Amino acid sequence: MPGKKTTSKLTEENKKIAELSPNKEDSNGEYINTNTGVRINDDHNSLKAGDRGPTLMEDFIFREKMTHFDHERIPERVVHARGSGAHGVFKVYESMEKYTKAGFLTDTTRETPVFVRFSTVAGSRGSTDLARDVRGFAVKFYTEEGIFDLVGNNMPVFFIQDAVKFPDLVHAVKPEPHNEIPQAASAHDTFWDFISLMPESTHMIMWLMSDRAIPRSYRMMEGFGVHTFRFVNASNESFFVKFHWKPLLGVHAVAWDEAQKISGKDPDFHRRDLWEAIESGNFPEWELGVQIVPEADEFKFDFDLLDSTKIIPEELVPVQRIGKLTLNRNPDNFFAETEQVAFHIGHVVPGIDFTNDPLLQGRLFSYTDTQLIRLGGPNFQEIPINRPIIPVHNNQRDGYMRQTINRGRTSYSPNSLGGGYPIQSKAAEGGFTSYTEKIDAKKVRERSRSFFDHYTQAKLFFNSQSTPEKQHMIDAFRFELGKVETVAIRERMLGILTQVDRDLTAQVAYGLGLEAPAGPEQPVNHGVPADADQAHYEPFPPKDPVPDISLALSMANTVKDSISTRKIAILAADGADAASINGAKSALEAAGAVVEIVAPHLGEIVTNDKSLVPVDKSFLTAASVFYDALYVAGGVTSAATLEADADAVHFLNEAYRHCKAIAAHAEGKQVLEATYFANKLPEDDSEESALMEGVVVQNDIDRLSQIFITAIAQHRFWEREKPRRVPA
Ligand code: HDE
Repeated sequence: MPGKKTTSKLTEENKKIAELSPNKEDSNGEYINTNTGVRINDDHNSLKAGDRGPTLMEDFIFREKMTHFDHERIPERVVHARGSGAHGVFKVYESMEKYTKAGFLTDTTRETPVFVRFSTVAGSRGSTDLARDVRGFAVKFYTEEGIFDLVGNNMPVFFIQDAVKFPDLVHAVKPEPHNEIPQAASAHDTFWDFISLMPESTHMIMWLMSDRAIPRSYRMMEGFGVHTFRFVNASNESFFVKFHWKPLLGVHAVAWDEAQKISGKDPDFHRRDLWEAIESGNFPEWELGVQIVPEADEFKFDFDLLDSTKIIPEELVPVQRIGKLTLNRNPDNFFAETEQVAFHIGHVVPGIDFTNDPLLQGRLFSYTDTQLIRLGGPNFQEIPINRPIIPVHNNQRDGYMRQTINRGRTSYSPNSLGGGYPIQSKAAEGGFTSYTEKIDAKKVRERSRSFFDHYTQAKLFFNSQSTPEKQHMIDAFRFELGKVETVAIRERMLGILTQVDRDLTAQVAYGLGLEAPAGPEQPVNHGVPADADQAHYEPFPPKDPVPDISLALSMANTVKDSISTRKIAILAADGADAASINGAKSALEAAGAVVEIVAPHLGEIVTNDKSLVPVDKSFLTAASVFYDALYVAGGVTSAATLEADADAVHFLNEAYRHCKAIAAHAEGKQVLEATYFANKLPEDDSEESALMEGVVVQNDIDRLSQIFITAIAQHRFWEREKPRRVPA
């Protein structure tokens, strides 16, 4: 049923997992041997002329081992190098046959295997998960009709309109070429130099400066196909379609200060979170959404459907939720699966086709090309993770690392010696036919004028944010541009921001110590060729967007109905009240949260009733930034210890600064009184005053747990940031 959460654990092997089985190796209980299968007698010493003599060339065992090691690395992805993957399944709720003939979207009985890879864009393979960046959201569907890759991002628009600018964009954002600084960050001169000269990036920059760029978890991000694609049905009718992924846990972010601290304390934060959720059976889920536009409506909007710097506001075309993606299995081997998986926007199946979006068209070239260098040749499709679940028959042969042993004499068509096989299939037999779009055009190097309004949707995005979200964007601009050393670049960006919002510009300008430009200036449009007729390139006057705001654009409007998989730390020390720990722990766990006991030392704490509670982390091995909420246990001795412990108090101060829900048993209140937010403790024990600040102090454990759970589900109390009195 649409929207229904899966509680059952999916344990059965899907077809792709079964197909991968013959390639799996498990050394358990086995003898070690060489790649030629010869058993090895000594894996600890190389062959030498005497025990103190030189190593011999003859040592084929040593040479084989070392040679393989020397060649272990492949080039990392030029973008999206840092990523994490998982297996899963997709199921459509109701047949979409009215719009598409794609089998995985029409057959409601099918469970289509998928492999998903999430990524950051700019950083290297070893960089931090919490960089302020776009996140990749690439899904490989292993369908019965072949592979469909939906290679999307967690933001619905892109920086540029034409693929020819992609190398420039990536060169600008990557570490600067002379000194390779900074890693995994856009806060530097070359990026903002480029952006300030590319007004078309303004909408995307709004998203990038928003909290979408610092997700709490991959499991709590939306995904978007970005381009407008085509659905084609069995009668060869076409519809424009935009793809969305809607996470059932809602869309949530961390605070920027939190992100930076996590980057130091646990750069694998998102990778670990995804891994642990799947290992513990909390399978991440998203619903696939589609916005469908009939062909007849192609020119209905005041933006161009082919322009990837634009969304279709959900108020104009609602998102229909048509199926569910569940990630239910971690990879067995990071390199073999997550690193070698090769996505390509050109991997489509009958029923899905392309549009003329110039960004999409360019990607169609780039993805195969990049796999050729990255994976070393044309046979990358034969790597286990990249193989379809149906057999491949064609006349492609040979090349580096060929795996398939093609039988027979013929590798050409037409042939008579091979009986004419393999043969083509008619559309009715499943043969892919490209949509017969009529094109009657002059060959030009131009951009359509319908692509020229760069600001209306940037404004729509900014205006749709809540007050704390707007403040976060102002802070992000101040941070990023503050790291830019060239003042002229900062000024040029302020010029662009004037096109979006006067107050935003003024606030950013203040943070940079600059004057806000007097009024909107039209920056030069650098999509214009050198010898162009300027009149043709006059931008369209910006039109007012149909909606003034779009609720879907603000994360403040996301679902906040669950604390499932949220991480909560119980702060306790020796002498803690056992009931206050156990009661809260079981209530939180019953609501789906993951609870850890954090104490001054590892091992166990001895409670007031002399029972032993195992400690998960000490203040040294944990940090408040790893948790969504904190709870201070009862017990006067424990409270006295924590109150006197600077690390415990810092834990609380920091969590408060990051706007997290905090609770204390009444006996632990003195610990909160030692913090910077002592004057923010609830005035009475009503639920209302607790939920105002997200600080719960109660004596009754059941009542405490119930109010605390409601508070945690709010995710963060962003309003709390305003006074900014907490220097943690
Ligand atoms: Fe990509 N992109 N991209 N991209 N992209 C790559 O392919 C490229 C774009 C996206 O987890 C590369 O295998 C061009 C938009 C994801 O393995 C490369 C253009 C969107 C991933 C490439 C774009 C994406 C990539 C690098 C402009 C969102 C990671 C390694 C025309 C809709 C997939 C690789 C994974 C990876 C090219 C723009 C998403 C070089 C030329 C827009 C999620 O081929």
